[in-house]
Amino acid sequence: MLIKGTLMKGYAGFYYVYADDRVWECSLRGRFRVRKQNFIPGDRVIILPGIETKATIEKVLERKNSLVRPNIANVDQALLVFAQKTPDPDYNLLDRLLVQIEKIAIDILLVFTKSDLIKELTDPAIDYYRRVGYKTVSVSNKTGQGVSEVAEFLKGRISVLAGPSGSGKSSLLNSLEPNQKLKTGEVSEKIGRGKHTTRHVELIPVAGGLVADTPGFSSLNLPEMKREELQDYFPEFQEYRKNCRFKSCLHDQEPACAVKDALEHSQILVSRYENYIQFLKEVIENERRY
Ligand SMILES: Nc1nc2c(ncn2[C@@H]2O[C@H](COP(=O)(O)OP(=O)(O)O)[C@@H](O)[C@H]2O)c(=O)[nH]1
Ligand SMILES: [Mg+2]
Ligand SMILES: [Zn+2]
Repeated sequence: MLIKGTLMKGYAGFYYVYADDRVWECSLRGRFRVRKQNFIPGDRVIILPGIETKATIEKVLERKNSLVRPNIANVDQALLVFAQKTPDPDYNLLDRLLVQIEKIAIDILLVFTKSDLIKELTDPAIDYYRRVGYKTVSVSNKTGQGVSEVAEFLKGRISVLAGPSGSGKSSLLNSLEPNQKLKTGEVSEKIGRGKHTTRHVELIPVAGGLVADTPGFSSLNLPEMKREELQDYFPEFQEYRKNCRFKSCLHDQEPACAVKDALEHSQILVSRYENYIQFLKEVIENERRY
């Protein structure tokens, strides 16, 4: 009987496929070998189970999307992992990642780790992102706070983690899969050393979903886009934009700008607006280059 699964990795002519909650060691049907099909982790495949955990890949389904770094297909969502403290959250980096992910239109979960280090009230910026509509969760890898919410989000989906080094990404994977401790430890080391540039990316089973073992969106460059596109990736601008005097308003130097008005009335977070302006300059600079 044929079953549907997801390719986790290809290695030395074998393909490891996650299907029905287990890993299958697959070989390819002859016609795939001939065609030299370029499979990448995340590809949806139809397999024919053989003896024990052996199977053959019978068919590859069409990709809905693919990321370049890491090279993974059918990514459903990104988890942006930032510490609330040590290190302090870098909101410029967070907004930069949000632009990249909004552009490819996948789901987003903002994970703010190290809640156990926070004695005072939550950072108002975190509240702001929540009010804008981003799913956010406060997590402690020490006390386990919030970990089950993250698990719920991962279930049945393909995810990529992103965020600065030291924010607790590896620790989070360990919190989610304490029994895989050795495995994630090994994985995080590979990430940390960073010299295995030819190493193949793989998806690892975590909390009933699949997670890339390499953090994504490591490029700080904004993707190529037109200057008027950038504002689409700041969802909270939406409700004000329509009231700007000029239809072509970029909310920079233009008069009668409803976005700047909202900023002055503290309805838009100052760092969000400042980052928008900084990114706008970068996008305009890039437009010249292409
Ligand atoms: N207090 C506290 N420390 C944490 C938490 N999560 C991670 N850490 C620590 O932060 C450091 C960096 O964590 P790590 O998972 O390696 O971050 P990565 O670089 O994003 O993979 C390590 O010393 C962890 O023990 C947390 O929730 N609370
Ligand atoms: Mg790590
Ligand atoms: Zn405007």
